[in-house]
Amino acid sequence: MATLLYNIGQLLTMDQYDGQVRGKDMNNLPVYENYAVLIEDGKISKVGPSSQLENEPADEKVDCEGRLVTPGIVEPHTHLVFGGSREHEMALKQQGVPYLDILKQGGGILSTVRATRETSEQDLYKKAMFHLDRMASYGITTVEAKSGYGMDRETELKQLRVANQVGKDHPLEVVSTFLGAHAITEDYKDNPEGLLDEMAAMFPQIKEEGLAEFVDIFTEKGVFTVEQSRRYLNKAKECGFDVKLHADEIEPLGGTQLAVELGARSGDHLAVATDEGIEQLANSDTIGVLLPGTIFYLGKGDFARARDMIEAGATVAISTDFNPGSSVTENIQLIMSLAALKMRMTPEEIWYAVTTNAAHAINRGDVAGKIKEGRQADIVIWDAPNYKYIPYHYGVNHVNTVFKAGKKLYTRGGLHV
Ligand code: IZC
Ligand code: ZN
Repeated sequence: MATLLYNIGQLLTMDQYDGQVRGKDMNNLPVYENYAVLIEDGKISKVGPSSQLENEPADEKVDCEGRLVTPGIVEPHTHLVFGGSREHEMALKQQGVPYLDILKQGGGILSTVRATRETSEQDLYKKAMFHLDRMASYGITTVEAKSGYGMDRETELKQLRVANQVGKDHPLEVVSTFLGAHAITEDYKDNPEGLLDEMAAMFPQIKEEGLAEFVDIFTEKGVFTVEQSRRYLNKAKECGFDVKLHADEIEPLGGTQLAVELGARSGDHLAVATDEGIEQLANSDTIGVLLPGTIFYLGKGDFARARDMIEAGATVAISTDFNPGSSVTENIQLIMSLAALKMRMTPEEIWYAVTTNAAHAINRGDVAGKIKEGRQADIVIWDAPNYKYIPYHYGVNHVNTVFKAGKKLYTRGGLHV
């Protein structure tokens, strides 16, 4: 099966650099005009000027009519699998009750933990499939999924099994992360170390069964300290996991520095990272995964200092942080607008942040985030004339067609799962 996309107005291949793209390099974004891409057997076989490829034999020829074409978007931070929802907490938020206070009162994450424990594996599966469909409709072709709403052995395993099963059954690729250390449950109120021990005891089984690639922890005031996080993640590394941290989201505890110290693949949030944290990040290979949707949704003012990070030389990715509490959206395009408007990222930086760098943040740099001969054909045709248009025209879906591994997954008209 061969598909030719021709008459592409602007093609972003995102293939200027090998490896993650850092600092000022994030502004060097080649744009190929009047190009074409040939897809054969799910892979990209040719990329070149439309005039040269237009006569290639193909089963299907798609006239892109001057539209923008980019790699499929990579979403490196979601809490995909969960039971219930938390719309009842919106009124509390409106009254100004802080996120961490809602959690302290047994709500927030703990409310979703109760709902997830009560939801059957089959219902969690259906719900996750629904959200994956919606992510696909926004142009996402690879997605990371965290557990962390079980925080007991049985429910964490249930969540991880669901993440792996939807990854097999849905066309989107799902990269699984174990976030057993997401909050402190009632049982462990006076003994957070006990919870961490229980979760760490699961590492060998999770590794053996291939249920997760990464281990993550919520390093935050009232949740896990830097010391506890260091010990826990070191154990994860000893068991062969790559690690990530929810770091410096609300209180500046030094999670950014810890992410660098541990050689974490990514430090996520970093909204209140200090000068020292930013400098260390810039001198490391740890990727800063910034989540401006969360700051917006929590009604806070401290968006991550993306400009300082990039100017210091850090590698930056962005993500929805899709979850039922602090960022309830699958719309990565809205996040691209927030990155532009609230973190003053340039359109060029934003495109690297949702493709190549996001792929590296979940160890998929070699397979996702680029349009390159030989790679899986994860491609989006946009109803837009150029790449700057997507963050500019905010809050709506600009996707025309999504291809996953060469198959048409979604068009404006609906899903083709
Ligand atoms: O369910 O509130 N920050 N974890 C850490 C979250 C937000 C997700 C949630
Ligand atoms: Zn998160």
